[in-house]
Amino acid sequence: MPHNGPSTDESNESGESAYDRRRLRQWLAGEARADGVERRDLLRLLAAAGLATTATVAGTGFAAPAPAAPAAAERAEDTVAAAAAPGIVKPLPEAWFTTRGTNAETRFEALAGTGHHTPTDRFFVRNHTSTPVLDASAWTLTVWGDGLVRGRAAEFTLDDLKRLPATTRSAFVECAGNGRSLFTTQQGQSVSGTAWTLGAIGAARWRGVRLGEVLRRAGLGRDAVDVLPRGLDADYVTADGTNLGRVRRPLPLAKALDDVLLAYEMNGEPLPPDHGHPVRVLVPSWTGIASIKWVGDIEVSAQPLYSPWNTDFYRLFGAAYPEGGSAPLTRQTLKSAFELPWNASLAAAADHRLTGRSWSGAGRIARVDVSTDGGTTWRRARLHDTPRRADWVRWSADWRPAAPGAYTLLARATDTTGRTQPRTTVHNTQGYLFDAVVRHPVQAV
Ligand SMILES: Nc1nc2c(c(=O)[nH]1)N[C@H]1C(S)=C(S)[C@@H](COP(=O)(O)O)O[C@H]1N2
Ligand SMILES: [Mo]
Repeated sequence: MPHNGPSTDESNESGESAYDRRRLRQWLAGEARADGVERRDLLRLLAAAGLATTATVAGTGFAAPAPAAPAAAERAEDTVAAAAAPGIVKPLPEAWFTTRGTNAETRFEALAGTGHHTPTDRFFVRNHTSTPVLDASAWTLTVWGDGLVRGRAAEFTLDDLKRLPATTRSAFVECAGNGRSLFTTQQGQSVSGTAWTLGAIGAARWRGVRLGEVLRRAGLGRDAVDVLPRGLDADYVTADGTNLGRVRRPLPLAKALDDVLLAYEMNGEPLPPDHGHPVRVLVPSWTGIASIKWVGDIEVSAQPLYSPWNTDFYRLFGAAYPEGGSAPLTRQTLKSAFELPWNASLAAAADHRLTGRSWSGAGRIARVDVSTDGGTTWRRARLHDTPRRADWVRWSADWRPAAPGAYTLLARATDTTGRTQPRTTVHNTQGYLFDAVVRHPVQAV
């Protein structure tokens, strides 16, 4: 039996909310930094966490401002303007992509027959601004901050990183807002953000060095708590004109030391410009925003850090959540997609092999069930990959539509934590982590 649990993994969330409360308490005591975050946003989070009244907080200032950023800004001068109008460098053929503002969504039908990994030229692109074209030979990574031994910064060239032990692994990168438009089309709810269908995900083989290895070489201090990678792309300015600075989101040290990579290869080739050339962070299983592209510097901090990407964005807000939102999002949720266009036409009274993919940020995929009659009857799909953490599985199910007409296809995955995709996802205003079973219309003709 599927169960309709909350859309985030509970054990994970309780760990993260405890961490978040501790961080907020430290901010209250002047021991955490929140550069570029509005004071009222932190106050709202404190209130939601039950940590403070307005009176208690009055007079509490932000801690001392951050030391000036290291040479990353000068290095960004090597940037050449991207050629493509929406700021994406690679070609975006209509057969493979739907463009949405500065972003390009992969069409699932373009993955049929392509193999386990998303071919790099079909991999979705999510850019807050536009792709910078960086010169790998001039690029350096600066690791700095008071969480390093004696606060001494360290610099690495690409060759330095390549001389360190390399790790290769398969993992998906998925936007937290993937599936967002289904809150509206399937549940009749309004949400803000890019109206993705299901194609804001791709899986690739990544090669790079463990972030933990680099942090240790830089001299990780015993007080370090948060790690803040920052991109070399332009400052992100919101629609209402607020400059939020460069794209950055703190990672707790425990995750940074666990399975995070500084990746310089994707599917056996150097990272292409749109996916972070020359080096991106890869945070397996977590929301795509954690995997900072074009990383130029990483602050290692002895104080908890905030950025707009873990205060205003990438928390769940809405009627089902505390007023200041949930804890910051960490792992992705459970989803499935058919490799078919919306309203695909299939010959009636003929045999078809339906194919698709399922994935989960919480565990491995345990099983996938498919329905071709709108959810009345279900049968088990055949899996074509060995399920692995932070990766997707391909599956198939055979189907012969008896007569011409409209049909609704459904695919429902269950992961090794025991969660099954629910019938509906609890609403959140920014439309993150949609995990409900998607009703995919097709026509037999
Ligand atoms: N520097 C930087 N890193 C970034 C972003 C960005 O705009 N700038 N977008 C993030 C988001 S929201 C997602 S979902 C992933 C998308 O990775 P991709 O474009 O390689 O598919 O990159 C993340 N890393
Ligand atoms: Mo994203």
